[in-house]
Amino acid sequence: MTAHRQPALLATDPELASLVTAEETLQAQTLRLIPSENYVSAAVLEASGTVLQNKYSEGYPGRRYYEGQQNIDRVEALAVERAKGLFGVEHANVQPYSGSPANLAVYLAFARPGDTVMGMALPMGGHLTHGWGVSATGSWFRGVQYGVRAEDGLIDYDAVRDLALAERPKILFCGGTALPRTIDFEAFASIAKEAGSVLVADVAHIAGLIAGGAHPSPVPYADVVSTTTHKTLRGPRGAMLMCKEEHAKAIDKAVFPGLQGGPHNQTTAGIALALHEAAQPAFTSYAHAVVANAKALAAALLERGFDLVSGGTDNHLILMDLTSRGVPGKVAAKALDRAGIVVNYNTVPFDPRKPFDPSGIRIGTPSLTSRGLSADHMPAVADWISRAVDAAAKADEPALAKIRSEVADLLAAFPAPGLPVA
Ligand code: DSN
Repeated sequence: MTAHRQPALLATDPELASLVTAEETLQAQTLRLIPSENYVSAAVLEASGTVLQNKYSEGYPGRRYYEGQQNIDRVEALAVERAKGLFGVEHANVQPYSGSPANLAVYLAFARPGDTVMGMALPMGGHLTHGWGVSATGSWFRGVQYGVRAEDGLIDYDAVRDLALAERPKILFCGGTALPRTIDFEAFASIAKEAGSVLVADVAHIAGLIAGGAHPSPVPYADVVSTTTHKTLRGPRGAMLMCKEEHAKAIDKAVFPGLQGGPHNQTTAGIALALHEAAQPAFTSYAHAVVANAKALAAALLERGFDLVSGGTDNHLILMDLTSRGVPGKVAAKALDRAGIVVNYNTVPFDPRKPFDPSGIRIGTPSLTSRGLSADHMPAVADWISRAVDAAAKADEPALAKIRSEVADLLAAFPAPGLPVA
């Protein structure tokens, strides 16, 4: 019998240990298609779970409010230098706890309550923190929102420009959570310049693609680049803010002491490790494979009659509108889950249904690519999705169970990074 992976946890709290083991099994045996999720390497897991978490270090390397920073300073400096090198940025702050706090720090740095800010509407593919009403960013600030065209699901840059010139937002966000197409950062930069706005590129979803050269970089164009570290970048749950030197002081002050207390040093170490991994040639291949897999999966889904928002994908993500299949997104997502395929239900642009019961599902290829699946496997994945959606319509549980066992059979040959091999 193999040793338990968390022996101290098992000895101290068997109930909790069994939940962790169950999650390992779930992640090993299911096809994880949520585009914002991934598998971190065993090395990232190790780096993120160390005694570094025992240390308080409010401040920045060389300027702390607590002593004993001999090693912590070097860890944070390493992460900062690696972020600067990987993304070619002048300044990086690796302390934000996650994407939403990172974006809040941007507001604190560049706007005051009541100011106008502009971002993509959440139901169009944006993010809560881009000024959407239910978020603090949409109630403390005056959020104005752009979307995509109804005809083709693409951003209408002329419409964005018209709105920006009419509203003159302090901050203009580009990027989002359900955008299957390449973002034209140069076009956004020219709009921001004309409107007198600070341009923030929120690249949380595509940071790994940018690092691997599979999506254009916003760095030459955006004033600030905001990203989480745990999506396509394959790091621990955390975030970074990167910017030109002229904004460095404002960003650092906003993160600490403006918004946060002590940084999570164990996460900083994990970020440093992930940035090291992302600088390797293998990561470039990974980033391109993520996109190749998404394109192959999109093509296979179109062949099976699915409607895809914008007609396909340029990146890691596919937004499926299930209206024509007669199955609401939530029903499909729950059936897919029972079939061992994990997705999230999602609004589609101009969705007549409610956000908690929308028309679509959102899928992506970062996780399956981390396991080594290739474009050749995508027709099988599309088949499973198609069969599961049909089974959802007929409440055909045996069909879902059959798919679940086929999925597990294939995945057994593609062990996931960081997980025990069965
Ligand atoms: N929750 C993330 C996502 O799933 O896209 C965005 O913050």
